[in-house]
Amino acid sequence: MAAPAANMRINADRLWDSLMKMAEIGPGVAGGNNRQTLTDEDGEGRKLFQKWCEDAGLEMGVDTMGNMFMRREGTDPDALPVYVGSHLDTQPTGGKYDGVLGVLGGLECIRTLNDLGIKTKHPIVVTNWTNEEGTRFAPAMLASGVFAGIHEQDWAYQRQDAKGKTFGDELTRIGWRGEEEVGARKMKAFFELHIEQGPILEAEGKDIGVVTHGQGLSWTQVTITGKEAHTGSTPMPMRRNAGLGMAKVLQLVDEIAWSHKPDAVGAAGHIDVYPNSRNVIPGKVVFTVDFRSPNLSVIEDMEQRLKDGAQKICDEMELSIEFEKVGGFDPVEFDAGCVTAIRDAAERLGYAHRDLISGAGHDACWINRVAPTAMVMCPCVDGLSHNEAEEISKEWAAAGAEVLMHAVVETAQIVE
Ligand code: HGY
Ligand code: MN
Ligand code: MN
Repeated sequence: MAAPAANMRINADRLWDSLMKMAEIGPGVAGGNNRQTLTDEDGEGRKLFQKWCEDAGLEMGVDTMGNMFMRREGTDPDALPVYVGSHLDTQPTGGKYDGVLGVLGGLECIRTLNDLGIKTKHPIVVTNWTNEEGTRFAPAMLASGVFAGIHEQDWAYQRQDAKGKTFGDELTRIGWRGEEEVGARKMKAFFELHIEQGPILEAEGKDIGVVTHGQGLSWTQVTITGKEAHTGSTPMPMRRNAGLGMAKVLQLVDEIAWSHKPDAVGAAGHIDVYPNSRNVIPGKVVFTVDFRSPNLSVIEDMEQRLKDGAQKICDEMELSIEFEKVGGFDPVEFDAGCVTAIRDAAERLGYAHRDLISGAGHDACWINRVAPTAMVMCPCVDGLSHNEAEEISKEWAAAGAEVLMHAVVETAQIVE
C-alpha cells in the first residue's frame, strides 16, 4: 500500500482549537473536565462532535450502546472501513485530553483529507465509544466491550451508578440510544490515539509511543462488614471496625503489588464508608481493588493473594468479607501490521518514537478482539492523568494526530 507523502500534515491550530472548545463542555473545578458518561454534559459534548463531523461531510450512525460512528465514504463503498477514535467521557476530576484527543484527532484526519481533496479506497469512520472510563458505570470500556462481544448488552443496561440509575435508562434519557445493532459493524482496522497517562515518553524526550501491548487489568469490589457503634463509648476490645479492616487490606494490596515490581501496580480508587459519620465506627466499607500487570499470571497471583490475605485479616477481626469481580481484561498484544504502520509513520514524519506497553486500559484493548488494532500515544506533562491538571503541548497533540492520520490513510489506501 502506497504510504502518504511525508509532507502530509494536519492543521495543529484547528485540532487544538477543537480540543479547547470541547473542554468548555462539562468543566471541572480546577481547569479540567467533569463530563461523565451519560450525563447532560456528555450529551452536549456528543452534539458538538456530531455537528463538527456533519460540517465535515460525515454521516452519523449510532448503535444501541450509544457508540457514535461518523463515516467518510471511500471510492469503494463495499470495502471494509478503517475505524479511528476513542472516548469523549471523562473522569469526575478528569483532564481535557484523555480520550478526547483520540476522537478529535480522528476528526482532524478527516478535516485534513477534505482540505487536500484526498480520497481513499476504504471508508474511514471516526468513533466515540460510550463509557470508556467506567467511573460512573463499572466496568471501564463498557460499550466497546459489548461491541466486541465481551459483555451482554442486557447486563450492561442494568449497570447502576452510585444513585441507583441504570446505564440503559440514562442512555435513553440523554437521547443517545441508537437503533443500530451493537457489534454488527465490521472493520478493516481500528486505530486509537491517546495520551500516554504515564511518564516514559516525556522523560525520554520521545514524541510518539508505538503501542505494541496493553497491560491487563483486574477490578475486585470488596465489601467488609463489621458493626456500627459509638466511637466514644465502645471499648476497643468490643469493636468490629470495618474501616480498620479495610486499612489492613489496602496495606496488603500495596505489599502484593510491590512484590511483583517493577511492572505490577495496585491500589483502590473507589472507597465508600458507611455510615461515614464522624462518631460512628464504620459498620461497612465497599472498595474496588485495581490490580494491573503486563503478565496474566502475575494478575492471577495478585487476585488470589488478595482473597486469601483479606479473608485472613477479616477472620482475625471477626469481620465478614465478600469479593465481586467487577472488571478486567487480559494483557493485550496489538496487531503487528497496524503497529508497523504506526512505527513507519513516525519514522516518515521524523518523530522520535519508542515502543510502549500501555499502562491504562483503552477501547482499543477490546476492539483488538474483533479487528486488527493498534494505538499511538503522545506524551503528557509529568505523566499525569485522571487529574484536572493533565496537560499536553500543541506540538505533542499534532505529532500524535499526524502519525494517526498516516497510519489510517495508508491502511485505507489513497486513491490517486
Ligand atoms: O482505567 C483505565 O485504565 C482507563 O483509563 N479507563
Ligand atoms: Mn482514556
Ligand atoms: Mn481515563
